[in-house]
Amino acid sequence: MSDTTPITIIGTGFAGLGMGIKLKEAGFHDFVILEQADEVGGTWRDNQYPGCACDVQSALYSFSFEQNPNWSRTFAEQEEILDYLKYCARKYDLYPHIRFHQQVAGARFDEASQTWTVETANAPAMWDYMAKKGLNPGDAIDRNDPEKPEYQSLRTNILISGMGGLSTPAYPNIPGVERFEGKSFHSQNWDHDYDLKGKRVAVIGTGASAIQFVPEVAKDAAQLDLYQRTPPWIMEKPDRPFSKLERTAFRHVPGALNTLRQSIYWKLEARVVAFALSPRLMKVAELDARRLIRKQIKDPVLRKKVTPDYTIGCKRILMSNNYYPALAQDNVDVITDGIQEVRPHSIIDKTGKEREIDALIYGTGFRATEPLPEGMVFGRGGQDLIHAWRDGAEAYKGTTVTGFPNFFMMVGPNTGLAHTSLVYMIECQIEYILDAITKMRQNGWQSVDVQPEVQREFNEDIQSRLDGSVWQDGGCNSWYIDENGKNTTLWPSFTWHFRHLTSRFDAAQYHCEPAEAPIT
Ligand code: N01
Repeated sequence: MSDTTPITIIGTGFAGLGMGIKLKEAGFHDFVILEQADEVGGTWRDNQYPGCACDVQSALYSFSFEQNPNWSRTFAEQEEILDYLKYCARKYDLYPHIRFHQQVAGARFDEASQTWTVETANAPAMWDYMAKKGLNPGDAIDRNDPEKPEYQSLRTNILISGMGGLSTPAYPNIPGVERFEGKSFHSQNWDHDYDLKGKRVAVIGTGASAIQFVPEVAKDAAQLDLYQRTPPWIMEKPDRPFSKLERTAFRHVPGALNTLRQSIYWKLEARVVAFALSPRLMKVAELDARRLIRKQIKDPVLRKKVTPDYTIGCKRILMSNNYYPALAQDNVDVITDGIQEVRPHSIIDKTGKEREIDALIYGTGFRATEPLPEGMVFGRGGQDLIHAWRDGAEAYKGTTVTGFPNFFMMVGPNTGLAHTSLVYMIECQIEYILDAITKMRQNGWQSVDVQPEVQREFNEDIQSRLDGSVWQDGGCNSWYIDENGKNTTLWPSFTWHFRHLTSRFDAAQYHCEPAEAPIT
C-alpha cells in the first residue's frame, strides 16, 4: 500500500509540533506528522524517570509564540513540560495531522520524481519484533527477515526530521550484560511497574539523567552502587516554586513573562564568551562547583571521587541540589574502579570485587553522534546518509545535507547547545524550513539541494570556531565528540548568530530543480 502527502514531519516533540504549528499558520495544511508512540511529547514523553526535570529555566523552555504563564517552578518538571506540549498540540489542532504508532523504518530519495519514499512499520509490532531478536533501539533491522513486521510506504515531496539528537539510547558494551538475570532498563525506558524499594540497585553513569534519578532511587533502595566512570561538574540549581505574585504577574501583566525570559536568555548567552572564546574564564564557575562539593560532602574520600579533573564545561555542566547529599547516604556507594564484567546476579569491578544486585539501571545516555542507524536514509544515487557522514556528521546550517534534496533536519549536526534552551534553535530552524517551502512553492521548485562546497565551507567555519573552545579542547571525553575526534553536536557560537543565519532560506546556496508539474 502506498499513499502520498506533500510534506511529512517525523516526531512530535518540540521540533515536530513547532513545525506543524508554523506550517498551518503559513497556510500549508498538506502535511502529516509520523509518531511512533501513542501520544505527542518526544523526549518529554519518553523520559519519565523519577526526578526528571529540565535543567533550563522554564521561562525559556517554551515556544516564543506560546509562552506559558502557568509554569509552577523556575525549572519545570517533566510532567509539566509534557502537559505544555499536549496543550500546544490541542490548541493548534495538530492531532488530525498526526499518525500515531508509525515507526519510520527508512526513507529513500527518488531521482526521477524528486520525491521521498518513507517506509513505516506499526511501532508496537516492531518493538515486539526487536525484543524477540534482542535488538536495541537504533540497531539496524534486516529488511529481508521474513519475520519482520510489514512496511507501508508513503511518498512525500518534503521530508522533515524532528527526531531529535538524543532519542536513541546508548547501552554500554560491557562483557556479560546479556547474561544478567535481574531487572534492567535504560533511564529513557524506566519500568515504573518494578518496585525498587528494598532492592540492591546498580546504576551505570553519572550524566544529566543519572544525577536526577539517583537521589530518588537512593530514597528507597536497600543499597545503591553507582558506577562512575567520569565525575560531572555540578552547580547549585536555583530551583524554587514561582510565588503567587509572580504567577499572577505572568498571567495579567503584559510583557512580564517575556521580560523574565529575555533576562535569562541574555544572561545565558553571555556564557558563550567563557565556553568558546575565553575558556580560562571557566575557572570562576569551577570555584562555585568546588564550593558545592565542600558544602554537601564531608567525607574526603568521597569528595575526591566526585571532583573532576577536566575543565568545567567540557561536558555538560549539571545542576542539582540533592545529588551530592544522596551520594553521602549510608546506602550509597560510588564505585570508580570500572566494570570488568556483569554476571547473572552481580557486577565485578576491575579490582575483582563482586557486588550482588537485583536491578541494573543504565544512565548511559544517547547515541548523540550517530542518531540514525546505517541503512535508514538514502539520498541521491542511493547514498546512505551514514556513509555520507563517515568523516563526521555535517549539514548546512544544521538543517540540510548535500545529496539529500528536500530533507530538512531539525536539531541536526552542530545545532545542540550546552548553555541555553534548545527550543530557541528549533524555532530558528522552523523559520528557515518554512521559508524554504514557501520559496519552493512560489518558484515551482520540485527540489532544493545544498551545494557541496557551501556545506563544506560552513562546516570548516564551525570546526575552526570550536578549536580552542572548552567543548572541543577541555580535556575530557564527551558525547559532543564523535569517534573521529570531531565535535559534530554543538553550535559553537551565540544563538542569536544562528537566528541571523537561519532568518531566510538562502536559495542561491542551493541547486533548485524546477517542477514538471505544479506541486499541490
Ligand atoms: O547521558 P550522558 P544522560 N561504562 O551521556 C556513562 C540531555 N539531558 O542521559 O562521562 C561506564 O550525559 C558516562 O560516563 P563518561 C543533556 O543534553 C537533558 O545523562 O562517558 N559508564 C556518563 O557518566 C545531557 O547531556 C536534561 O565517562 C558509562 C553517563 O554514562 C544528555 O541528555 C536531562 C559507559 C552518560 O551520561 C545526556 O544525558 C537529562 C560505560 N560503558 C538529559 N557508557 C535536561 O534537563 C556511558 N557511561 C534538559
